Amino acid sequence: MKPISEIEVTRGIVERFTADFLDSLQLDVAVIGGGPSGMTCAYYLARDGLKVAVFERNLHVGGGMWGGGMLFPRIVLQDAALEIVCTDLGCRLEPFHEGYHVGDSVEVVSRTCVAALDAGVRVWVGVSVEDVLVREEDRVSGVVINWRAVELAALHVDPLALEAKVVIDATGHEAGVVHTVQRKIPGARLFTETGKIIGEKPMWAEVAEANIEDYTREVYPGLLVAGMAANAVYGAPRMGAIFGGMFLSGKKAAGLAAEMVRRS
Ligand code: 48F
Repeated sequence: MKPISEIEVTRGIVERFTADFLDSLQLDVAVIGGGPSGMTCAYYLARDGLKVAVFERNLHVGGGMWGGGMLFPRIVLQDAALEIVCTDLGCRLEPFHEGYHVGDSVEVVSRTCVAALDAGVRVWVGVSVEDVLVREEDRVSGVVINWRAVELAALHVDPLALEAKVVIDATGHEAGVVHTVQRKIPGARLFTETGKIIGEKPMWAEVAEANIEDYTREVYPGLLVAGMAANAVYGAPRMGAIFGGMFLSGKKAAGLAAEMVRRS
């Protein structure tokens, strides 16, 4: 092995980062949030041949799935999600209750991440989405990003931006991208009953899981919601440590986004 200098290590990182980052500036789909719904969505989009990147403000993907329920690192999934979680993402689950399986949350996060990367998803960690680009006909057409570290340190540093034909808010309970649209676009009317974010209801797993696929929709031109963000926007309950709906929602969002990209 040839010795390598610190300068060469630095060059390797900066050159590779720059090339990959430049390649993420014009995307078919930008997925905001690397939780189960966002990673699943990105996986199916990449498998479908679309150019997709996930922007995750933490240094890791997996969102709220790592810790299972109350730090017991196991998750429950309904059988309707098995084709996604086991067949496509390669996770191993055990039958547990009629119609339900249980799995190791660390394994499910890890295999989902590997499947997404193998499919061609580019994942940017440590990056917060703080704003959106809105262009013709009030359509969301990209996102504004900054390092999470800059945000946490409250440094006054201007952000950068990238374009995407479709943006997916998979930011979980916060529904942060939809909140930004509501806050920053005067008179913005979301595609909800009230035209506004309705807000998450108290925990009711059965109802929450039953609603989440239906609420996985385009909520503003160019902007889809997936996962818990969908329930938060459309006024459905939270569901706790049952995760099947997150995978089903991610897959549905991928199908809708792919259709929007094809029409664009
Ligand atoms: O919260 P999260 O796991 O969302 P999800 O995919 O799954 C929800 C479940 O984990 C759980 C549940 C299941 O029953 O209710 O809560 O809907 O993942 C959301 C990810 O988005 C990131 C955040 O760090 C997390 O990893 N995120 C949130 N806001 C931003 C963001 C932002 N502005 N920019 C970048 N990443």
